[in-house]
Amino acid sequence: MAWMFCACWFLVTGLIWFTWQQKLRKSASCQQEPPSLPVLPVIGSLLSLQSPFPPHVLFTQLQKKYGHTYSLMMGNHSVIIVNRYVEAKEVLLKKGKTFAGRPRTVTTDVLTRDGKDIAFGDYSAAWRFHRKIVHGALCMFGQGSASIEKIICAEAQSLCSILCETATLDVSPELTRAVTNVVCSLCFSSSYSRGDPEFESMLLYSQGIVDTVAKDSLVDIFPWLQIFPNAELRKLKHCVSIRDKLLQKKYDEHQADYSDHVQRDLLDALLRAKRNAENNNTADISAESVGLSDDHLLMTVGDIFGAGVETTTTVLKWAIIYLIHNPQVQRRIQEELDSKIGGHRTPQLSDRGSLPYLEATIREVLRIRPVAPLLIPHVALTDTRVGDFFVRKGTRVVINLWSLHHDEKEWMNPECFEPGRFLNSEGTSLNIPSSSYLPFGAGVRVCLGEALAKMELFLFLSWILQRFTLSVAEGHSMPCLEGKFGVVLQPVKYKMNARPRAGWEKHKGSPC
Ligand code: STR
Repeated sequence: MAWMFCACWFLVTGLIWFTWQQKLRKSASCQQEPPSLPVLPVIGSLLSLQSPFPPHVLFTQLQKKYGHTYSLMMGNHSVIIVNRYVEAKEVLLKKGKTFAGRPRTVTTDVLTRDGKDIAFGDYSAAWRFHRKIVHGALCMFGQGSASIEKIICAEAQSLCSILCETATLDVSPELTRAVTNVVCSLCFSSSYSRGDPEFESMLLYSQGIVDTVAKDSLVDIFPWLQIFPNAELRKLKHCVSIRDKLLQKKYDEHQADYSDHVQRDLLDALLRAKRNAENNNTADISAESVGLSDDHLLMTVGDIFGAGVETTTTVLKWAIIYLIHNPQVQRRIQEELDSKIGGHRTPQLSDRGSLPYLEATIREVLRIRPVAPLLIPHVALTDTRVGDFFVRKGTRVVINLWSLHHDEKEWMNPECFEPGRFLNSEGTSLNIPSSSYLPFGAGVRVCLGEALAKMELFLFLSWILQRFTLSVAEGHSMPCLEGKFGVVLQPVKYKMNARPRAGWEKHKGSPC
């Protein structure tokens, strides 16, 4: 009896203390804080987040009740959800540096050796230096480089040959291999052939990571849950250890035959930057202090590799799904390809300007199914404001890109797949009809691979659609338009049919 009395007493005083603390916090700031979802001690707003819908859709719906910017508690972390582009741009661009922080979570710490990468690493001088080097290296080997175009086209050619051999297939592994080989050439000057066991293992670990990392699982909200057996965390650690072995192997090989005179790839460029920083030890920047330890380099290459593969593959899969659902769009792209390129040569990057409808389709895919619908959470590095609301230092800020891209005030029928919305009324030139469009994020943490991704999407899709008409595989249902929520919004598996277009064989003498 006595212990029950004690427990009740603790519970009641605990609740009173908690409510009082919350009130104190609000009145101390004397500032208007965003409307908040209900908050309970320990669990925070978890009860209000129970929903059959994925988080980005739920957050979009919650605007009706709480307005476009509201707050909630994830365990003991305060989180602000931003659903409108005006505030999103304030966070990402106007106050980009103030909001450039990243939260540390259990799963991202496992993936990145405690934030020693660029995507999930916190903001610091070392981070800025590190990112600058990667940006420079990507520019050198990526955008504008003729060799990267050659690499993508070679992969597109080999993908088309496979589509010829097996008309009906789950195209996902082949798309992944094509995209992986582009990133592999860029990072390591290597590539995988079909059935390569190293590639098969990469497919598995990468999917395992996407399934388990940075999706606000319970262990990320309540880190103390790590003390209990946790199947997801075990799976993540296993996948990360396989990835690390693979990265370490590439790293050792590169170090073994590194030369100051030749820069074969991105890893060479990073190694050179590291060596330069080491030789500059006289200045007060050492390789370690600027964030170029072996761990940092490995984790960054892991980022580029993981991001390069998972994002572009996902967009290509969504593009094919929407083309299957909208054969009229597919026909119009093919008409454009036929009239601007014809059947005597294959598409190249310089055709981008003359294929506006294909470009508009890519933009629409990125709008309707953004790769990362909640981006990666940001953290306020000082006390600041978003719109009229006060934001305390350390608050996490989630940009709900899904809301921005499906905002009815900005997009007519946002649920409809309508590439024409990105074209002028004559359909001849491209535009961006609303500011509520940020498929690659913006500001200090904008996607580093945007240019590379756009090249790949354009070349792969133009090559495929010049030769094939895509449709649902016979006897299968239409591919699902709902995604599987995670660090990237992946489509559910589907089977498609690729039918060679009439007249293609006549002109080419190529494998088709
Ligand atoms: C995919 C799986 C993998 O092996 C490694 C990574 C690390 C980088 C991640 C990537 C992931 C998923 C997509 C991310 C990318 C960094 C930037 C990119 C989250 C988990 C996006 O913001 C879409």
